[in-house]
Amino acid sequence: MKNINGKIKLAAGLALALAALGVLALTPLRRSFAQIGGSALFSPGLESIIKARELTPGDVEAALKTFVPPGSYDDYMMFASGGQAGNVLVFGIPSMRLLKNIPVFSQDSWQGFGVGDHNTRDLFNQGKAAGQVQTWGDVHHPALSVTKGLYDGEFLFVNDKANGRIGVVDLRDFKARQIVKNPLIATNHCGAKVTQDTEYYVEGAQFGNPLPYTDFAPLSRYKEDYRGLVTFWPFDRSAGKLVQDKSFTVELPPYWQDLGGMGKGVSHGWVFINTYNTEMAWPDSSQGKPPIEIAASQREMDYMHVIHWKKVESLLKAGKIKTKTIKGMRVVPIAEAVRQGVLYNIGEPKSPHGCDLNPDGRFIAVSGKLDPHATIFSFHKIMKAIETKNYEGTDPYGIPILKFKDTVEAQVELGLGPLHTEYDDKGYAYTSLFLDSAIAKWTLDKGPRGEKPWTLVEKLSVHYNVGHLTVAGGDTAKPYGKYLVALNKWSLDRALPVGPLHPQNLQLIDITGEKMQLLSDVPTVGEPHYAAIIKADALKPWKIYPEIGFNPLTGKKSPTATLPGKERVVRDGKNVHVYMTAIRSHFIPDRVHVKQGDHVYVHLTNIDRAQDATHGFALSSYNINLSIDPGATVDTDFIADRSGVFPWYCSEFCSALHMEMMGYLTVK
Ligand code: CUK
Ligand code: CUA
Repeated sequence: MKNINGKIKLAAGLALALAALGVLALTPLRRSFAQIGGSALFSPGLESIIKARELTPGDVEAALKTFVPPGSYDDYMMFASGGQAGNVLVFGIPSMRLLKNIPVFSQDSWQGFGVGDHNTRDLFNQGKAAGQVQTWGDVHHPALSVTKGLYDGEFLFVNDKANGRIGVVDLRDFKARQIVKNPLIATNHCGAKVTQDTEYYVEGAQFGNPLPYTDFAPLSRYKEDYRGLVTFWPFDRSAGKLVQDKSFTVELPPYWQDLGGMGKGVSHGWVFINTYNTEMAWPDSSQGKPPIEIAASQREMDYMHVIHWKKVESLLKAGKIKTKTIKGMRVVPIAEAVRQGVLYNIGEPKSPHGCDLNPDGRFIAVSGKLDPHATIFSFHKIMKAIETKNYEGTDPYGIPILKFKDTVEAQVELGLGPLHTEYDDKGYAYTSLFLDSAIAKWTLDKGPRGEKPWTLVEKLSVHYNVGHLTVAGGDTAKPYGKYLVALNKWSLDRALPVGPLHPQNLQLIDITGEKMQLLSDVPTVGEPHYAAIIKADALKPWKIYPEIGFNPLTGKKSPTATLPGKERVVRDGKNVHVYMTAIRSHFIPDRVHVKQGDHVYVHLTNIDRAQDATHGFALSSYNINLSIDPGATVDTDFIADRSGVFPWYCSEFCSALHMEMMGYLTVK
């Protein structure tokens, strides 16, 4: 039994809930429902549902706040990383309905991603690591493109921690358009954000390695030969691509760069990257070395790198900064960065995680995983310390260290295991507490409701062990506020048991009121690390491709596009090119005959112009499934190395004549 204190409280709660809903009551249907008058809402039917389901007034309120009537849309969209599933999950908010899975680094047969089509083959080839195609990734940080620090709804960037790569997703069709591999590092992490006009995507390393990582150096020479880095990848918006040969990299010590906070507003032009393992420990238990989790947590302080990327950019343009080229990457050595005054360190406690600038860019909140505080650095104070050269010496690589006490604005005691901070539209900050399993809400330099500055105002329990949290627009110059999602690492008892691997749990929280209110639990797949929430109307996705024969990867008309009436089979020795069209409910041609050993190319154009008329091309026994959206051309090829009879069919249920949408490949 849940706690219900009788009907009176229930009715009061319902009335409250409905009052809260007043703002939502905008659609004609709901207005007329409200016009019926309150009494109709307390119908015996409604009450009996509430009773039978043992709902508390809070439950009813949460249900109403998250309910999106059938046929209606959500107000917000959330892009959540899929972690080691290598994808991005798109949810509607407040319903938390899953709208899409965007495969980026991993295969997805529904969308014909990585099961035979040439576009994924090209993407995966771009993303080779140490020469090998990787068919998975570990997505940590989705970053939406911004203009003047605000989401513009055009692109989404994600990092692959496992292989030091970045994926670019075009939000016109929600498809991966590029994968770039940083040739210098094996792993990345702080590829968290873009600069305030998406001039650059900023990628920091994770685990130290020689530069490049494909050169061998023994771990015993970790301090001497291993390094970290940060790479600035310019983004060409019109091409939708990161441009490697215009990128630049600042070499960093082999501490483990963790997360980056981008300067914005007053701090535009700077980036702040925290690190851990300034001990520069490396593992070898066979030599009696302690495990890394102990060895890398010895020091009270690690360092936050403070980097003036805007100055590096202008020095590069003027040819006034020395670089070396490694694997085609322009690298500014540490000594040169120090000489030019573009690289500083600040001590930060302890085993830091999260490095999050507030909306106007004045403050940087850093959490120490092993420190109960959020430490807030002042950009203004950092600048002053740099101007007056008020250092407390240098680190082992000669990087000046700014004094902690001169750069810190405040420390707010929040609880155990603080990780990530985001901000709302009112002036509150929210920090996830991994060990406390809670969200801490605190004030910055002003308390929006008259609270003291730099004070914890509320803690809400979440379930369980929250990693990142995200506030709608919470990393932009102007957060939307309203909703917060806790991305929890453990779910334990929060969902029906589904075997030993439990789902991860997302929790939607309403942050509009004086108190935070937990609205819903959303068990999900993969491990969403971070997520970004954008207003749905900021996105303008295509409903069909703009012209027939469009190649989604190149963004251009495909040279293999086939118009109706131009379908053909072209033989050239052992090569057989099939120019095919698909339209409800048939393929042309629908019969292809080849000799064993022939190299078969299928170029398939969906000539349907109706929305949602996607066709599939599932070729039996050849491990091929294409998905061709209306207007698109998709290519595949295979060696017909086995004789026999291989039907293909449309794997999308597109019409009543669905299973008749098929053809035969015969191989003699
Ligand atoms: S990290 Cu996962 S909880 Cu890679 Cu952003 Cu902090
Ligand atoms: Cu086309 Cu089924």
